[in-house]
Amino acid sequence: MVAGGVQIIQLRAKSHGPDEIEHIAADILPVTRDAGIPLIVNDHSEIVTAMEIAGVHVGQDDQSINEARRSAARPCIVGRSTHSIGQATQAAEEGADYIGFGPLYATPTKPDYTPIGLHDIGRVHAAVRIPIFCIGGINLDNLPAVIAAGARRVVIVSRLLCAPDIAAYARAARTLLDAAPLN
Ligand code: 3NM
Repeated sequence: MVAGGVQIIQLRAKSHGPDEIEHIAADILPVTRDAGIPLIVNDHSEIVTAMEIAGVHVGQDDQSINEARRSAARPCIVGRSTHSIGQATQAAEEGADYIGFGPLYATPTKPDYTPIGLHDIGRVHAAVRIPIFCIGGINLDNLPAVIAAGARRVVIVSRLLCAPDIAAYARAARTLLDAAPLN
């Protein structure tokens, strides 16, 4: 991913316990540190306290942004998943450093969520000034439409991780994003 120009990595391991996640983070950290990109851990703010991780990502049903900051016990990035304009503005008001916005499309990675489509991407960028990462079912085929709808940062999980050449897949996505007009 680093070789392909990914600019931020989140470690999301829903079925793993905190000790296992800490071990995985310890393996990944030298890679992200050498690349100068932030490593964010999903859910486990206590791991931020223990390790040199850049921050924590919390969902709507997880800790509040303040709780995550308190539990990390040191200054760090706190990101929030949001699934509507209302949740996005609320996360920004609560002090999130960035938000995820989706799922744009149906996705096996988060099967229980109803896709929100592309029509709110422009509105969320007008409503919220913090970085917005569009997410959910994004791949190289639909990325041009996602960018045309106003997205400037995206998260790609399954299609990137399952790509035969992860670096090439990431690089192709980067090329499309870099060619997007400035908002
Ligand atoms: N969060 P893929 S969608 C982890 O909308 C996650 O908050 C989402 O994976 C959200 O690229 C999603 O495989 C899954 O669809 C993203």
